[in-house]
Amino acid sequence: MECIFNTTNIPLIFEDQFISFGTSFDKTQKSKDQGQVNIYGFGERARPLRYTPGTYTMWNLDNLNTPNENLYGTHPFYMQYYSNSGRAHGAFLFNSNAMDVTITDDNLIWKTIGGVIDLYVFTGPTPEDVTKQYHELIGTPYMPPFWTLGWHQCRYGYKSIDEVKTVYTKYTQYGIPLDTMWNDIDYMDGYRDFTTDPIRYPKAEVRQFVENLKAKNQHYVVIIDPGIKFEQGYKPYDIGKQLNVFIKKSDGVTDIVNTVWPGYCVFPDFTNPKAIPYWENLVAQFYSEIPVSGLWLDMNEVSCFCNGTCTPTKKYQKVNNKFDPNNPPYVPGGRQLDMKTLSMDAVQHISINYNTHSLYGLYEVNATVSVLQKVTGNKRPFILTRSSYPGLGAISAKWLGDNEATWESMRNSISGMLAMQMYGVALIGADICGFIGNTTYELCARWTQMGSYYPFTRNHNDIKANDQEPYVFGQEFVDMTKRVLANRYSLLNFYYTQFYDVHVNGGGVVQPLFYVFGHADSNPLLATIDTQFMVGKSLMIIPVLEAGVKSVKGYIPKHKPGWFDYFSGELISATGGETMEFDAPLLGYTPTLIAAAKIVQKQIPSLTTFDTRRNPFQLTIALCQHEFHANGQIYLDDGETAETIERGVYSLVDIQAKRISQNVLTLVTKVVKDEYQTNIPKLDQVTFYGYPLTSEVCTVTVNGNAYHRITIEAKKRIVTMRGLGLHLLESNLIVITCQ
Ligand code: NBV
Repeated sequence: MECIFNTTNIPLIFEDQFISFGTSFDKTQKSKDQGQVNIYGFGERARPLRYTPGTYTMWNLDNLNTPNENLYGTHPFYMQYYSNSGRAHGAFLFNSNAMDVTITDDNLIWKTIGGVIDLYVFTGPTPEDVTKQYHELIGTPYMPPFWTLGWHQCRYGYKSIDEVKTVYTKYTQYGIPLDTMWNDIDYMDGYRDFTTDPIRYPKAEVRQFVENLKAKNQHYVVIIDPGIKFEQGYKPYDIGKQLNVFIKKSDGVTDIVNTVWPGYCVFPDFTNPKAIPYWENLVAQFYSEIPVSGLWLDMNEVSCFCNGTCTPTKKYQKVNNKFDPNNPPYVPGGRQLDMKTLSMDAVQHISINYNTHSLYGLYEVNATVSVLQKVTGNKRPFILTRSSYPGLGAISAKWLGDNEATWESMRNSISGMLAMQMYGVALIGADICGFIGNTTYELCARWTQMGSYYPFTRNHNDIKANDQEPYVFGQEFVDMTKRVLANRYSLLNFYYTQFYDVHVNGGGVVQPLFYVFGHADSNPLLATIDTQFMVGKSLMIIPVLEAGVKSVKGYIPKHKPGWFDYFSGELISATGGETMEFDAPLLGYTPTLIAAAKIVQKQIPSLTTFDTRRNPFQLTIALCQHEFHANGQIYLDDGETAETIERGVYSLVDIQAKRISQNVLTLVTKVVKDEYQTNIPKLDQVTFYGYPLTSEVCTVTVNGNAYHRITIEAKKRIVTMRGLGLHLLESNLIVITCQ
């Protein structure tokens, strides 16, 4: 028994602009856990996954990737984990005001400067349970369009559509997989939303480019910032002004003005119901001209160049200790709350900015989701946002903002991505090769290798930095990129099936090791590992995170069924619980293990997700080294229509391998659901790792018919069956009998 939230010894303060309460850690548990407290959460932050004592602020801020400070999103959720028992619990404070959390060795204290105490406690008992319980409350991760799991190429600084076309052509010439080309603010006319530069990005040419991409089943996404240029004659301004949908100054009447890229701007108040049709019309009109596949919503913290406003007004003065948004008695983070954003007394429809600030991005995304779904004819909307708040992941993807081309940023992207899974934002990634600063050949190589395992995989770069598209580094780099992206594309359905699972049940597409193995491994080390991660429960990724090395050390959690090298099928560890060193040549793959007892599906990779989806399936079956079983699952739908899961228009296949007697092994595929039947690829090949060979003389039947194309590599204990041509939406039975 453990006490999971204990307010006894911590004062409760509840005032108009200051609320404080907290919990003392259960000492009995702490001592069992070698005195450590394992706390995770409290995003968004660039830092190791596990917290150390200190004070941490939550308040959306365009703050680059400054370590430990509050960044673009606010996620007032934490999880506590005990390594000795593998148990966990969590809590979520549903509050949007600026807040601090102080963690000491003994307790955790929350200080928020508004709202109420709307506290949810999640009892677990496993880390995965806690995550699922939290997601049940805030909304499980959304089911992304299939194509968004492919490779994305972006940069700030593509000066013209010709330059974008050149990049695209190079990708084609080199045969590098590519699903989506992106444009940053460069495409706009004077950085005005919903326009294109008439000289550098003539609308007709952009449209033609998009049509060409579409014809090849590729995609185009552009950026939109929330700031609308304050300029009469510019339609988005004129219409918004007329409809009165912009955020107001403290007088509640005058539009608040701040500077962003276009110069003076006003800001749609997405909490105002009148702003929804306003925004929808703008997006719909733009879409009718340039049929983008999705939108990238940047700067939505809201991020501005002046603190508060650029046209200063007399601020409220504090009178008789009355509520004053500009002078709270306590300032979380210790610096002015309107830094790089709108004044705290700015007025939105539902409340003042003091209360709504960290919700801005979520409301903007919400308004954009609905219109994208409409204009695309009920396709699943794709939005990539920078700002976030609980619930965001149920409707959108996110990236981790402005990182740097450094090893530290690359490393922090892992904890950033894992933390976001905890917050229900599953489609997440960081700018691969690094945003700010010049990347290097080596860093970009390692980052491409690791980034190919992010749920969202995009190479993105700052305007001031040197080019970093894969082909700028020469042919060997290109070949490496093609190899690792071929691996990524081969795993698309595996990722997609993880998304299906977390959409239905909650949880993470990628996860920390302690989520999956905490129950089996009480090594306290597990609680600290954020340099390795799991994809689902099956693949463990051990990336290289430093320069000048050719190998990498990784901890292999205790897992009785064993561990195999995913690529070679070699048994790496019989039961785990050890640290090992893996070869990691500079132009190779990121070391990847498959947990035994798991089946991972692959498809033969093509250069787009569209083509790959149609290619035959292959299974990698890592047999449990005790009982020789394994299982997996394949989820199939049309990859793009909204609510396929909710409407039940999908298919689901369970796969199970099992030794049924000393020398007989079976593989069964079972159709759980078959409501999606279009273009279902055949299951063509299966490969068993750790096959319990009793002899090399085996007979095989496939659905009762004799089958002979079996390859047995006795020494390696690998058995492969090719050319199976099995229908996945029919049940199949393979029986292998060895004498
Ligand atoms: O729009 C330009 C950039 C964008 O490339 C980046 O990804 C965003 O995080 N944007 C920030 C504006 C500020 C760049 C310094």
